[in-house]
Amino acid sequence: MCLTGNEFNMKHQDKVYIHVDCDCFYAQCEELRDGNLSNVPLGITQKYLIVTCNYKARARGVTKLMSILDAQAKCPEIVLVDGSDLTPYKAISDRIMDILHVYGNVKRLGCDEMFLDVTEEVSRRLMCEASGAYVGHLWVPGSSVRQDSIHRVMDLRAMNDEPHERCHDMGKEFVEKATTQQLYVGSHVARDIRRVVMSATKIRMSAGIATSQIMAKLISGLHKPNDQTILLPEFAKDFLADLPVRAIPGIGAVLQSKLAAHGIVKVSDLWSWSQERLCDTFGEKQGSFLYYASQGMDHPYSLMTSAGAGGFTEPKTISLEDSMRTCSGFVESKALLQKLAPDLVYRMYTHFQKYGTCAKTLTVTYRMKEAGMHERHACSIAMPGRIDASSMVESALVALKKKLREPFHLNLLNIAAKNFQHAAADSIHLDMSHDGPIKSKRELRIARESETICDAPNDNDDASFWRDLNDVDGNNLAKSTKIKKRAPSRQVTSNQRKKITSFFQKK
Ligand code: DCP
Ligand code: MG
Repeated sequence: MCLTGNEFNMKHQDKVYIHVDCDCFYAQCEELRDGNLSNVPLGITQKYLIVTCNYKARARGVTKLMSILDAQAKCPEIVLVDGSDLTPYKAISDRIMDILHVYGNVKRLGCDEMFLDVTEEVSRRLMCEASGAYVGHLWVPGSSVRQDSIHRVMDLRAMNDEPHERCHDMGKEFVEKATTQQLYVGSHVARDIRRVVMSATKIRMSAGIATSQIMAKLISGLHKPNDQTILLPEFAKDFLADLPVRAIPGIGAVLQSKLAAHGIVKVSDLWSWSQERLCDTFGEKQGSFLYYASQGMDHPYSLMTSAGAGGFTEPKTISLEDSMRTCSGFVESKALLQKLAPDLVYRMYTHFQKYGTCAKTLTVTYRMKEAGMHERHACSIAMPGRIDASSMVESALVALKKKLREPFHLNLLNIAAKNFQHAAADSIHLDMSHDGPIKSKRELRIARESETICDAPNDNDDASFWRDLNDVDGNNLAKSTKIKKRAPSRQVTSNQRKKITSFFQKK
């Protein structure tokens, strides 16, 4: 079924979506743990990179994904905290999710960003209150947008603060349009959400309010930190025109270069392509995604579903991976699998608790050191009957040995649980008793069928829940840098462990 852009727009422009994204998320979490960190430029590190930094550090020229050495050159007083244990960030992220459910269907997009469909909340409010004015910033054509850092083209910021008065020049007719009114009320909902999250978790966030998810996401960071932006659908194409295609969520490096080969660099370059031509050239899935995205509209398949807990459908795959400079031979591969497996067992346990299903297949994916960034190979094996970290490692090695002969050199290894099937609690043996502390250090990918369009280009780093950092080029290794070790979140871990152990003991 192919809706034309206009038909689709007509059908969906009465929706109100809010995209929220926490400001310098890991840095805020660390500031909550140690209040003194709020007063200094703060960088959160993983390996040799600053994965994020607070806005004091940003004011000094430090950016996300800068190497530690570059950040120290820009800001010698920067305080560095090791952020490789993700457990506390995940706990805060989960608390935020719980709060958001009150306002509508929620879809989690990353550890610190979520979409909400607040259409119903807006309709409810419109029945009892006049919308009045909007809260935040209204993007109007002519306002410029810049990229926040050379590392992340999708981090867009407003060039100058848009004076509110300028927006008041808009005609009365325009302001009284139903969609404008809905979005104005949407901006009140966004303000309330941000206030509630702030008072419950002390986390500041920014938000975008629009009639499509894609536009809500694109504008949500324009006035970071701690502010929000509204975009009327009439201005979507003005906003998109000069953006590099890579800024569109869902367009990664691979698709970007395919598009460049056809002379498509800016979003407006896509406008001369019909949906049919895009589908013929880039395939049905990517072609129609590109067509909708270039119009500022959500692809029908990427729309939030109302089904499932909080709009979530069951993940089809849970995988964990690590990338490294070199991992040679089976002994080193085993050591790496031993780091990944405990987390996967833990994730499978939480999955089982939530959905009552257990994975039947274990897939190992690897990337050869000499191969290109996106060239991965996979091998699968039946999930071991008794699922614990060591049997998972052994099975993964059996699978790898079918494919690889020594000597070999990898620079990425991923283990995935797939093929989830319903299982009675007494029929599965998920044993976490000797896994060592749970450290969610690795990138976790949760793939859901309903989000396939986001995954479509396959190289969209935004689609992964916890990101993989090693693929970012960084030749400067911070060998001699002192980094504060965060007190490990052992308490959470041991509580989780106790809960899990007793759960399985009861069975
Ligand atoms: N993150 C990461 N690796 C990346 C990008 C981000 O580990 N390649 C982590 C650190 C961030 C968190 O994810 O704190 C959220 O990512 P954002 O891009 O939203 O960055 P921040 O929230 O830190 O900053 P901003 O205020 O720009 O949203
Ligand atoms: Mg953020």
